Amino acid sequence: MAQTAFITGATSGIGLAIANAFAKLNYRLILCGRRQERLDELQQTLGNEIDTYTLNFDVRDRAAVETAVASLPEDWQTIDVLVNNAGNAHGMGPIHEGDVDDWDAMIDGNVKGLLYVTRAVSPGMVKNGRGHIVNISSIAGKQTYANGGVYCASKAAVEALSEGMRLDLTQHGIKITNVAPGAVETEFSLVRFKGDEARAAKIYEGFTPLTATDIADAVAYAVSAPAHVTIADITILASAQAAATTIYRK
Ligand code: NDP
Ligand code: 8X3
Repeated sequence: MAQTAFITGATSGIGLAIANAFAKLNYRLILCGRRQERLDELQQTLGNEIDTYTLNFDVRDRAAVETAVASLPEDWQTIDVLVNNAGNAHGMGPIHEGDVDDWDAMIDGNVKGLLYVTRAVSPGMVKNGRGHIVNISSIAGKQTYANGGVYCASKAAVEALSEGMRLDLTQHGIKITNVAPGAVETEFSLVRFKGDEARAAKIYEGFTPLTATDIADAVAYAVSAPAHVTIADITILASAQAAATTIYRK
């Protein structure tokens, strides 16, 4: 039977591109997100090519995560690949003026949500003695920038958790891949700037940013590596980006 992948944040951007890339690799897909209409649309688009199953839950809601994973029908319970992609930045500003609700959204979603999903899915992988977890981190997890401290901290936590998962799960035949993208043009900045389209567009002005497909291609490469090879860490930057906040714009 084809392998099964569980993708969080499949309704947009990088997660959506990973779903499309995995469909080309003939995976069966468990597509997750909060926007049901987008999950339905994606299921319709991919449904002719591969088997899909959708789960609607907020990764920040521990009970909802546990209920959603436990609700999977028997033939969807063996998960070969988990992609922890769901996440966002919320707001930007100095720490003394920070919006505590935004901080909660980032820490709860990017860190605790990733943990809740991993806690629910990984025991099955341990039981099967095989699996692959791909964590979508960020260049922001490796380099902290001004006015983004909490988002950067949430992604630094993802970097640490990728290492921790590798230490704990390698002995159970589970590979861990940490993927750290630079600037990718998705709905990310629109969410960060709370729907301000002009401000979001400015982030990608004057250079060619990465596309979600660029990241999905790397994830597809990592999950397609031979059994004896683990692609442990991938950092992907736009060619005009030298560091988290150093982008050469024309
Ligand atoms: P998008 O905003 O386009 O996509 C975010 C996805 O995450 C959506 O599918 C959204 O689905 C889902 N999501 C967000 N919060 C939650 C939640 N609380 N519960 C469930 N699902 C959630 O952004 P990207 O595709 O760019 O972001 C994907 C990942 O990539 C994030 O972890 C982000 O931090 C990371 N990243 C992005 C970079 C970029 O420049 N774009 C660079 C480096 C890393 P829905 O709203 O339907 O729930
Ligand atoms: C998203 C990339 O540089 O905007 O993780 O933080 S950045």
